[in-house]
Amino acid sequence: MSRISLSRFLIEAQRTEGNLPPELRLLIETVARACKAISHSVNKGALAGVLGEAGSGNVQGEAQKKLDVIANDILLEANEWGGSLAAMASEEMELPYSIPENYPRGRYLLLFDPLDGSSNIDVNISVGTIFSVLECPPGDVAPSEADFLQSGRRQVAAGYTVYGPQTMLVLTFGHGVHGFTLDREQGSFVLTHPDMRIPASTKEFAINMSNQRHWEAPVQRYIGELLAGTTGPLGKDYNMRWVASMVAEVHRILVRGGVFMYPKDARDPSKPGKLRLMYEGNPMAFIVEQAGGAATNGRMPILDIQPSKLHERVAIFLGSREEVERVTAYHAAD
Ligand code: P6P
Repeated sequence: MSRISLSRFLIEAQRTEGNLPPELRLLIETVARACKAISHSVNKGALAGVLGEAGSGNVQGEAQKKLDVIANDILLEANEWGGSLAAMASEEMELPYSIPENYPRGRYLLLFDPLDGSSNIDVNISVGTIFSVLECPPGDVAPSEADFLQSGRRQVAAGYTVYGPQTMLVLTFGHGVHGFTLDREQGSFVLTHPDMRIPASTKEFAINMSNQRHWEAPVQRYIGELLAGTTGPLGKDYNMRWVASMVAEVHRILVRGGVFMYPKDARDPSKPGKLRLMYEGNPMAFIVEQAGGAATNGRMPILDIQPSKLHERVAIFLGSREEVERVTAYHAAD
């Protein structure tokens, strides 16, 4: 089978009934190039002195790892001069980043979690970059936070790069989900997983069980049924995974099915969940729905949520459609 590079795939998508505007193709290629640079740093680890804490904190109140800051800087520097973007937003920055005056401004907004799962870096477990692309509302002034506050349905592209045994870029721009593996010898991403689909049913769930006492009743009920296995109403035994790296969990689900959950819990009632809507929930929900899966906050599709803050959080139930619909139905019955 002839190898199809990311560049060729995107050029052919651009040629096919306008599936991909040229400026969006250029943006995706730029983000992919930045992810190659991040992969290089992540893979060098201690050899490059990039492990450990950065000695700073982010807007989430989390201690930043050196690689969080490095990955954020790589994405900013790679994307600021190309002319595709009006502004960028990152988990690592409180406010949006406007394109500097000396560069042309474009029609898109790029949002990203530059290195998700970074608590895993120092113990050599997979981490990843998550990104989401929106169109910037018309106007010639620099975009404000309000311009980013669009529902996930308005995304024009989303993807992640998982830095694991392989470095893989997984991408959607509304025409299916496609996976590319980094060929380090050639330095290019190669199409290896065309049209990824999530199986409707599964026997594998992912949740941090140590939070069980904090969950709401519908989640208690659902997890109780999963744990009951063949002795309970679901009539089959399940397996459990928890990597503490959302990108790794979602990738596993795209490859073999499963359901990933980070529910709202009582530890901090003011927060509707731990994970962030704009650059974790929305891009992953777009990818999951495009692969035939489902993604809700327990009560509604994540992509339908109208955001009110750039860094707002969201409860997440995503993956194999049958299981997501079941746990969402339990919330509705509560
Ligand atoms: P916990 C990583 O910090 C992250 O944002 C997600 O990638 C991951 O799924 C989750 O948080 C892990 O959270 O509470 O299990 O450490």
